[in-house]
Amino acid sequence: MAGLAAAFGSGAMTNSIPELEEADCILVTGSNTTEAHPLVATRILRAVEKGARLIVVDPRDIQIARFATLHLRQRPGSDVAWLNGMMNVIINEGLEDKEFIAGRTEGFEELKAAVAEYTPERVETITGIPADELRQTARIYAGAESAAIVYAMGITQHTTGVDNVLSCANLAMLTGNVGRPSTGVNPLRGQNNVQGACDMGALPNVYPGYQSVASPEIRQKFERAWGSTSDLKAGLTVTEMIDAAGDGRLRALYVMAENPMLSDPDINHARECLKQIDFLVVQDVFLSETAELAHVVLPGVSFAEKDGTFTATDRRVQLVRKAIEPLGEARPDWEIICDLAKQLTDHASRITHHAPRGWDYSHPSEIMAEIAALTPIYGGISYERLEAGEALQWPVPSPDHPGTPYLHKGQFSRGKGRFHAVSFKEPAELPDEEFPLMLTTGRIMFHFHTGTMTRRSEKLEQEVSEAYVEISAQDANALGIGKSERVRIVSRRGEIEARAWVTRRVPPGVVFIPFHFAEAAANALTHAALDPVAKIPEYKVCAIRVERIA
Ligand SMILES: Nc1nc2c(c(=O)[nH]1)N[C@H]1C(S)=C(S)[C@@H](COP(=O)(O)OP(=O)(O)OC[C@H]3O[C@@H](n4cnc5c(=O)[nH]c(N)nc54)[C@H](O)[C@@H]3O)O[C@H]1N2
Ligand SMILES: Nc1nc2c(c(=O)[nH]1)N[C@H]1C(S)=C(S)[C@@H](COP(=O)(O)OP(=O)(O)OC[C@H]3O[C@@H](n4cnc5c(=O)[nH]c(N)nc54)[C@H](O)[C@@H]3O)O[C@H]1N2
Ligand SMILES: [Mo]
Repeated sequence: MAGLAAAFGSGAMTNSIPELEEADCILVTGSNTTEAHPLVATRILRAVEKGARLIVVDPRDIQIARFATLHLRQRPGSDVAWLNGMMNVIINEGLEDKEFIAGRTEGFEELKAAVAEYTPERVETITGIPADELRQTARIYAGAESAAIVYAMGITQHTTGVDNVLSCANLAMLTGNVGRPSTGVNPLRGQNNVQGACDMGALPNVYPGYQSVASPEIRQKFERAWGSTSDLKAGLTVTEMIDAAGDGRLRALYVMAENPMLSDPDINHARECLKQIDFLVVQDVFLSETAELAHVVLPGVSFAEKDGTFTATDRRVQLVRKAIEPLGEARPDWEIICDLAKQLTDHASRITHHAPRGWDYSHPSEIMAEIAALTPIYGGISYERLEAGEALQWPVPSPDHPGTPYLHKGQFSRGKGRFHAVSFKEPAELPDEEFPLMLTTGRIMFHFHTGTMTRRSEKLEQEVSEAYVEISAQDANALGIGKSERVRIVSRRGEIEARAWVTRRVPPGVVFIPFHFAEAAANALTHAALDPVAKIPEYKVCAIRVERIA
């Protein structure tokens, strides 16, 4: 993908978390910040105390919306429409940053033409957001000295996830809110080290540091270092692997620190696919639902039992230090991987007489030294610097470089930032007579994902021990559902039972279910339709019906 999207291709925040405190305007959309990123939320609330204007665009009445100047409640799956609508107002009222557009961007005329159709009145019919509120929002955002966009899974988990992200980038560039402190396009990544995993090449088409496997020079560099002659090509994404397992293209799978039997969309389908696999290995800290299907389970250790680094969502590399020795037979993940690799290497060299080098590390700091040698964005990172307490945010190209708190200063990585003309598309599955309600799924404060860890905590289980469905009073009344009654939720793919929480948190026509509960798995209901580019599933929209349990 070209343009700003490529610059943002790592999925990292363009700016730093602490900078949010100094922003004049913060637009939060698709992020339940106080529940899913409470420390980031604290920064946002401090900015509000200092006078910043907070705008929340979220279908649900989440806690952070109470601190907002405006809370726009769009119909789920309609983000491109309101983002284009904001840009329509900004251009019509001459509020765009003309100097920034002229000097640092290209494609403005195409963008202008694309958003011309999205008048606030038309956007209101698509999204349900009142036209006047959209106008006010556009004026506040465009009028701010420094405005930051903060988003999370409410923007990305759609068949139009890439379009949604491009629209956020368009909006920031249109108003010159990139490349300066306290501005930017800031996706809040989820797991403590999901940024680090992507940085290290845990993606289907890149070596560490987003270096393409398609580039002959880059491939040569890695072959020289590793001695491997493997002919790498772009592989499958996680979501594509499930279908490939189902139709026999994928015969063996090594799953590390992931529990797809609860976290993948349409898990009844996923289970059928995974059962086709000849050899399934799961490396986890607990016997997860996925580990139960495995031929071999390798016990890894938790964060408290190992040394290493985690890279946070704002590209900050941080040390984690072992607090206790590994329990039982469990070992750090890197040791397990190295042992396995060494055995495969011995085996390979017996066959080909050509052994890849490496895998002999005595400590993660040696792995970091290799990362620095081969990965330009991590080039200047070392345990010495981290242990000395330096807060390093990549790119850190050399040992004397201080790191990069915010990206795109003066220039984008490809030169000029490219606007992408995007038009609104409906989600893949919309409500109809048989399945009249829209389901959106996500998280709650007290549990983490598939609950392997949090549901083992007595304190957290005391807080929320059972699956529930947020449903509006209008829908509950129409269905004859009383407060806290157990109900059945049915989609084209499966059904579950959960307790009804009759609440104003969701608008009529929309229900929300957290996906943490194996006994009432939201992903039995969700739709495995994928974004064509990013291959992210549409976890945030599918069609369901809610029934009373007679
Ligand atoms: N307590 C806790 N914290 C977590 C996690 C956890 O499991 N538990 N998981 C971590 C991980 S990996 C991640 S990725 C993050 C996720 O963090 P978030 O993305 O903040 O969490 P979600 O609950 O998925 O939902 C995001 C918001 O999107 C809104 N939304 C729903 N549909 C739409 C839509 O169509 N458009 C828009 N714009 N918004 C919509 C929802 O109402 C919700 O407020 O949280 C991280 N933090
Ligand atoms: N319906 C719905 N589904 C979703 C989402 C949604 O919003 N709605 N969100 C999606 C998102 S953003 C995410 S990130 C995924 C999360 O989905 P998963 O990553 O599958 O969920 P986790 O529960 O975090 O699973 C991680 C596994 O790693 C194990 N583990 C933890 N630490 C370690 C370690 O150090 N080493 C090893 N080896 N194992 C470890 C845990 O025990 C657990 O089994 O869910 C996705 N699924
Ligand atoms: Mo996530």
